[in-house]
Amino acid sequence: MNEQLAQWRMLVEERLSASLDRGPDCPARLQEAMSYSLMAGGKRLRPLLVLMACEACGEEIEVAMPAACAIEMVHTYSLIHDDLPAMDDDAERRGQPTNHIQFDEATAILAGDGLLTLAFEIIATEVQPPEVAAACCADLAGAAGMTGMVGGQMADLQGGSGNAECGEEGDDSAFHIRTSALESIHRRKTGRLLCSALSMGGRIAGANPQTLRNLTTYGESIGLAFQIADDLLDVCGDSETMGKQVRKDVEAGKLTYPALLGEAESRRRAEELVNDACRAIADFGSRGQRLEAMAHYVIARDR
Ligand code: GRG
Repeated sequence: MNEQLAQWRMLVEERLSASLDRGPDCPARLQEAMSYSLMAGGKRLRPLLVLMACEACGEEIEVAMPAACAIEMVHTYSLIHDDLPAMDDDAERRGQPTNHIQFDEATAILAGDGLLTLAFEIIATEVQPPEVAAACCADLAGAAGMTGMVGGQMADLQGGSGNAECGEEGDDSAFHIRTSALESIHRRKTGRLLCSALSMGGRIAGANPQTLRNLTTYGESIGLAFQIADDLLDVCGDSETMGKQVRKDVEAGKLTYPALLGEAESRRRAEELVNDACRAIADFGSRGQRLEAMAHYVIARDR
């Protein structure tokens, strides 16, 4: 990460920390649990994408900071809930015990709820003008909700990527069905939220509809590339660097890109998606440099 990005990341960290200070009506234990996960040092990809989209559209990043914090809160809520015993049942996240291990299940559920709702309060009260705040709330809610991340998580829990409807191994049509089922889950579960980072950043900077479409196309491509990289890291990654258990998907026999396409073809597909993403933002010229670098980072990352 270059110096400028490290600086942006630090600004995001400071704003995230300050935004949890909501006065004495919030029980100390709840605030502690929210802060524990929110401030645990994730990569902050989603907030950085909000700021990069805003910059690419010609605006100062400061105006996009509330939306940048809000999306990281929604992301962190999803990780806390995903780690619960009723979902993925994970004991480690971002290099530390998961929220329900450190606190307890009820507190972890409430910490997630608190972060999810605070995200929308921040956008509604801090993004200007109010029409843009409303559009950002709609973007983020759609991306996080029943047809986005929550829907994708449900489909994943139901085994949509590997069940009988997805066809048997060994024939071509079954392969296509399985590939599109896998893509459909990831588009909802992780892709939509990444897209909303870009559309919110663009909207806040006053982007026109065509520019918003280009940003969304970029988001869709890096969203899928991000997921392929995530699947590859589950196979080849190092648990200490990643701060969580690896090879979980493989051991659970989950359908993943390397399982479906093989490692080499998965890498080739991820590179192709990064090129698609870069083409979609070509009109930004040099103002899109950071977005371009981010697209490459998404598949080169080691955590
Ligand atoms: C519980 C509603 C609900 C949704 C959960 C996002 C999600 C849906 C589950 C997370 C499971 C998972 C590991 C998905 C793969 C992609 C992903 C979101 C990885 C984590 O995001 P990073 O790599 O994490 O950006 P950091 O910690 O860097 O922020």
